Amino acid sequence: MKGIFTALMCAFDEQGNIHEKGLRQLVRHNIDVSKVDGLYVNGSTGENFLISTENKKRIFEIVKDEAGDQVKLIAQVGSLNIDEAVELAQFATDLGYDSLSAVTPFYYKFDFEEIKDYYNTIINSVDNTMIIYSIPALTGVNMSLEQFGELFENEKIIGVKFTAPDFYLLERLRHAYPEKLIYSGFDEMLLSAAVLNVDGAIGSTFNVNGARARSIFQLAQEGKIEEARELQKVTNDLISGILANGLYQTIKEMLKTQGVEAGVCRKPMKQLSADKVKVAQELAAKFLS
Ligand code: HMN
Repeated sequence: MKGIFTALMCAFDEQGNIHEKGLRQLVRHNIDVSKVDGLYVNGSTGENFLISTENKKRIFEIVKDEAGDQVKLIAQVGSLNIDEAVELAQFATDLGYDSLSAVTPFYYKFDFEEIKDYYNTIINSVDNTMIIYSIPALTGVNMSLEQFGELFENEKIIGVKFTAPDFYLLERLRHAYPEKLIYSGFDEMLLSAAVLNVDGAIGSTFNVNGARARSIFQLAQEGKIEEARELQKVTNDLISGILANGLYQTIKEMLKTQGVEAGVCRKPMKQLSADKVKVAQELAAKFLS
């Protein structure tokens, strides 16, 4: 379960339906071209919070069918509707997903007892493992070292996807829980996290930049920091361009230049203007050769 995991995009058509051929191509591109170690399915990048339960299940099915056992698969099942989260956890487990993940419950200001109950309820309902998805900038949920420790007391909770720029907390977590899996969640900070000895990374930009991310991670593990820094610099030039132009839309346009029918993003995400499509194509020409 270690290494570089792409937070998989999902291809949607203009009506917002799953574009199955495009989704299969996305899976193949990540496995065959970028050669990543695994896929993180139905995360933020998969536009999970914009789609129906039925579509979430269909995406889990298509991805497992296409990927088989070629790479590790993590199913993000987190939902404010805990019944949906449990239903998805059971569904993905039955399909053979290697682990589950769930975003911390957001919007309402849940206290820690409620958050702990949410994770234990989901994971104790299935024969699988859980990776906490912590992304305070989007959820408003900040957990302390001690609170992570309390969640980790459940042996089925095997790790955390740490999407925060708090390297002090990251170092403390690494030190306190050497046996748990820690994944870096911000692609632009991959090297800094790798130096702190995380077990892997999960990211959206790996859909187009997976090979470089693998190299950064490997170089850091070998202690070749200068070379890794060079690659992180190129990576961050690319990420800056993507973020300035529209994150998920730009990645989809870049993928189209690689022959992947990545479709469009679902509303309320807007489509790129013609000018921005051109910027995405220029980024692809510059960074994906
Ligand atoms: C997911 O749930 O899809 C990803 O794991 C999220 C991942 O951490 C990404 N975060 C968001 O998109 C909010 C990052 O890869 C991020 O897109 C990237 O570092 C650019 O900022």
